[in-house]
Amino acid sequence: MEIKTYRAATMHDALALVRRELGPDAAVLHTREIRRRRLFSWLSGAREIEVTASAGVNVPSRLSRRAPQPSRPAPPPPPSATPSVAEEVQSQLSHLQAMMQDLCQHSRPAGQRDLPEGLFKLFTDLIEADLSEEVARELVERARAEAPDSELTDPVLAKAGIARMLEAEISIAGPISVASGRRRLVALVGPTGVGKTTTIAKLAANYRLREKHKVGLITVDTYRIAAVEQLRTYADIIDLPMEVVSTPREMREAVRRLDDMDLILMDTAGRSPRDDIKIRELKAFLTEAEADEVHLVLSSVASGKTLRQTAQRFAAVGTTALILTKLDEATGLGDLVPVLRSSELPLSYLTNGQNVPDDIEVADRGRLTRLLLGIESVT
Ligand SMILES: Nc1nc2c(ncn2[C@@H]2O[C@H](COP(=O)(O)OP(=O)(O)OP(=O)(O)O)[C@@H](O)[C@H]2O)c(=O)[nH]1
Ligand SMILES: [Mg+2]
Repeated sequence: MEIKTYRAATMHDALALVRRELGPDAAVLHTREIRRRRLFSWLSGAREIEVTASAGVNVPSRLSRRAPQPSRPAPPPPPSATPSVAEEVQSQLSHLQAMMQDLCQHSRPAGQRDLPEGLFKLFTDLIEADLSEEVARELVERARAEAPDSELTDPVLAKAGIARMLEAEISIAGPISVASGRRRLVALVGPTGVGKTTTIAKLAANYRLREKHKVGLITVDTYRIAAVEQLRTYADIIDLPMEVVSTPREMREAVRRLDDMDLILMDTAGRSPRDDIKIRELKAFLTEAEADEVHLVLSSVASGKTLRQTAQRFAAVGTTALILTKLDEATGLGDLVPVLRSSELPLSYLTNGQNVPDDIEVADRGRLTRLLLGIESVT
């Protein structure tokens, strides 16, 4: 039986160390945030997470307060124990338990409940699902404040409670609503290589071949001949009319030629969100086309910060919905939580592979939440 202490820059890294060394069933006995006392520690990485864990102990885990209390008289836990000396281990364990009780009593404001066991497990699960520590902590604290005790002691029920909280904050657009004889023009915009053209092909094939609507395509991606040819290949296979537009002036005429369609899907060239001129040019095309909907396409492989910034920059062209692609390539989807909570854009579709037309699904609030929290997998 071993009790060990691990330190890392983030909770995620510390738990990964525990798992690697002690196996997946290791019990986390204690966590705390510590300050490194090193020269220049104020410059970066001054904070460390310390996790005390054991592969063979079964005691209630506790999530420490965000920062250690200065008045806390707790010495650091012993780094390891000789496995053969049972008494020594027992004494260390007793010491550790006493330390945890002490911590709970000293660091808890009057009247605040003890942290239920289920919530600690949930917190580590959320970190595993790639949620940032900040968001995981916020969700767990909210669940603690809002959910009944009976729910919080069970990790499954506690997670379901957090799923409900998250569901209420995520906005869903539903599929593009297409009706015969009422032309709807939908443009896809976004950074380069995120999957705009592939997603257009998936949507076009589904609306044409499965729902039997009249679908036309417009591409304004004239920077690269290969890009036009990529869309034309799909147009030929699915047997769809396609217009190529090189200037905003040509747009009206192209739209007029497709006037008897139920749905016009417009493909655009990938734009760097930092290129203001290209963003303005894109806006000019969309204004001429009088697009009914502008779906921003973002890759779920990108970092949460990049996604939020990109969504902000593309808002200038009048985005109305969000499509998340490449869910199959993302390791954990928890990093998407901030953009989905903060973005004004409702989510329309998710794509999860390169296959046309199958690897696309209409965004569903319940499924999305389960994906974000790692309760369900993409495929
Ligand atoms: N794994 C995976 N790959 C995808 C998905 N969607 C698209 N791709 C791939 O991503 C690559 C780029 O896709 P495109 O559709 O050309 O991307 P784009 O946004 O049109 O790119 P640009 O026009 O160059 O801006 C291709 O290899 C696609 O097969 C997806 O959901 N999952
Ligand atoms: Mg493209």
